[in-house]
Amino acid sequence: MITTILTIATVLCTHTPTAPSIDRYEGWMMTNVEIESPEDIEYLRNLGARSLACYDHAGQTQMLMTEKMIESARLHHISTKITERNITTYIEKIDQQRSDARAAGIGGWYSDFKTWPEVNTHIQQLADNAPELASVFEVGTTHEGRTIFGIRITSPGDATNRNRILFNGCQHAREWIAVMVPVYIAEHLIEGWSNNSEIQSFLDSTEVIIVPIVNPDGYEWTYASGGDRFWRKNRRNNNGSCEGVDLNRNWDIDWNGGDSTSTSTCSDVYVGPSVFSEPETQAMRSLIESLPNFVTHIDFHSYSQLILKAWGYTSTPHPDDDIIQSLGIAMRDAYQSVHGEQYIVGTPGDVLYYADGTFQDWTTSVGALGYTVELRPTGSSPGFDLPPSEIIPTCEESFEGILAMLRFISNPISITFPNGLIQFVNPGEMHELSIQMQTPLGGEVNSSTAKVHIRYGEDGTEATVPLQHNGGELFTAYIPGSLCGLTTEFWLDVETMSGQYQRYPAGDTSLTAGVAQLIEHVTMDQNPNWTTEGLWSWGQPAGGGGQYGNPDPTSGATGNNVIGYNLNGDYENNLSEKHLVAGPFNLSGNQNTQLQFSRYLNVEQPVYDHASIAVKSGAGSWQTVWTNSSEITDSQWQTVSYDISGMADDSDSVWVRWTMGSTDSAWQYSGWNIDDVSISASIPPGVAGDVNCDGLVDVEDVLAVISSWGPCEGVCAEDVVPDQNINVSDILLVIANW
Ligand code: 0X9
Ligand code: ZN
Repeated sequence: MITTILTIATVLCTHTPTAPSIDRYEGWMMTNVEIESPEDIEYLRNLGARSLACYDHAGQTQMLMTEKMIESARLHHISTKITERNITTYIEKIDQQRSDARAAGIGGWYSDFKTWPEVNTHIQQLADNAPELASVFEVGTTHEGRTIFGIRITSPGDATNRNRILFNGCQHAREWIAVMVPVYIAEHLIEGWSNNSEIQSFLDSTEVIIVPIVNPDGYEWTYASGGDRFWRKNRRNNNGSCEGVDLNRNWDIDWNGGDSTSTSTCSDVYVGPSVFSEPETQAMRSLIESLPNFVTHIDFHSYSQLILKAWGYTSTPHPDDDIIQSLGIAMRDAYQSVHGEQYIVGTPGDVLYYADGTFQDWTTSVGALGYTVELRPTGSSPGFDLPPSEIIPTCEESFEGILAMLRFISNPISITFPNGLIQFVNPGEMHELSIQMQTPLGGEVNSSTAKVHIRYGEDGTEATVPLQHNGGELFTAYIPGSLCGLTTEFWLDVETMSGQYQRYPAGDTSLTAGVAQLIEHVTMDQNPNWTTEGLWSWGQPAGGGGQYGNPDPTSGATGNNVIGYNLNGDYENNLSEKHLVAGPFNLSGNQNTQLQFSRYLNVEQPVYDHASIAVKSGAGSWQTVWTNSSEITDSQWQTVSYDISGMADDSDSVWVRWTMGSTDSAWQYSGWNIDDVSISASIPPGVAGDVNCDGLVDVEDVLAVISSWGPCEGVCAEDVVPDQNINVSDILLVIANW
């Protein structure tokens, strides 16, 4: 659907009509409009409807319209749902909700959105209470003479060589939650410094600069009586009927380039009379130019729950996209870990629309990793008027998100596993672990000292194996097979050429693997009779569908049959979630449970359509294992594996669920096809003596010991008493465990 989004977004963002004047909302209504084509948008624009989201793509979007416009739209077969008949009373209702929340005081300072003076007072108090750590400073002055304030936070001591990271909010006036989040970050970094050793060590090596309100004039206008709750831009006097410049179009990166930009002063995406024409963007630029070692930046906005990365102005990928993407994913996972909210990572072009002259692209162009985070909510309503009760949760998940960023930049070497981690180390096999090592902040990995430590069982034999360097960022570790019932622990030790040390995983935890045991295996040759909804069914797929993406396969990965969503074609439009549920499986006594299956999946990107996997244990709730984070267009079967140990280990009733949907109103794909589902787990500890790993301690194990008699190099299954010698003590232990 990408092309459609782009066209539509460009059209709307370029031609947003004049904002209604002082009694501006008399007769206007808030609507959710169902957009089906760029023509719909063009039509609405000509009517004079005012888009609030600037996100308009096929599906629902939030707009202000008059009764007359709604009527005309209906005649034109554009469906509009009125969410608020009277904007004035809507705003009164929101105000009431806010003053109730303030009176109740839940969440303290974060019980309600705060005005510009309130924010200034609060950050000043934070700094006054921790003068050794934080200080408030002036970033610049606006058209209307307001001061833009920032707060710097770093541990006491010489900060010259520390990394700098910047968080700002509120380039866009109406995006109120994007003010609360940076303030919360400042407060909790300061607090964390005194009671959280991880935060303390971040602040020892990093100076965090926070500017909660880049656009105080616009922000105050959204609170002023006679002002405009839905104001986006700053308050430049354009010497005409319309005020303001879109600060997030005023930066020197393809300024006025035509993607979601306008030279009309009345447009919500007016680029300004010249690049960096605005005191706010100039002030932020000077601040950034004064920062040595500027490494990362988040520009907070709302709404849609997105983590947008560079570039936003072009489809050409950034040369460091792999690093930018992995930090994006780390933040997404962190956001999700707190309240389960899903944020989507991508370039604006992938998930939203291109835009020229934006802040994130400019900070990226001067050498930082710049992101735009669009905060809660997701859908079209309540939009900018997030209920006050969601301030704290949004701040909490954002704080985890920025901790993920701080973790990322405090690791000199970023380690990832292109083929996933090793879960099982079966006896007699060498297990290959592919490792990618990047240095996001510069420097080089010392390939001659990189190594993996391996330990067999608690307090067991230890070995160190060098990593094989395959050139560039790629390395391979070879992990030998383990012994039945023994857990292998391993961790990586690497350093940069300049001697900065990195362990993976950090701290003193380690990766673990054990000997695999297949617990369930469903080949799909026969119908497993799992519970289905909608068009889920068992049988041979017919190769149908593929309006977008690829059609279904014509047989299974093995054999003819599969379980799939609509074996005869595509999934439906406007589908609600349809589940396929397998189980219950008895996994009691099992550790390190892994789900594996053959996948042939086609689904649109998750702004529109969804495919997911979840697991449930006993009476617990469903936990998401995987959901599509982009469009998926499989054209052949592939094996996928998921670590479900945290959800399924040692439970006597585990259910696994595949879900098709929800889907939006356009673009159909062929959906799920599933074959050869297996569940494996590590053989539980405590079967010492089972030398051949067949689950029994018997005469065959004695014979195995005898046949390998003598010294043992490294780890040997026959060396049951691990003393590097295969001898009579091993036979005695086998017999003892008979
Ligand atoms: O359009 C914007 O400036 C941002 N969205 S918002 O609705 N908060 O106004 C998105 C900017 C992200 N960057 C690009 N699209 N390039
Ligand atoms: Zn914004």
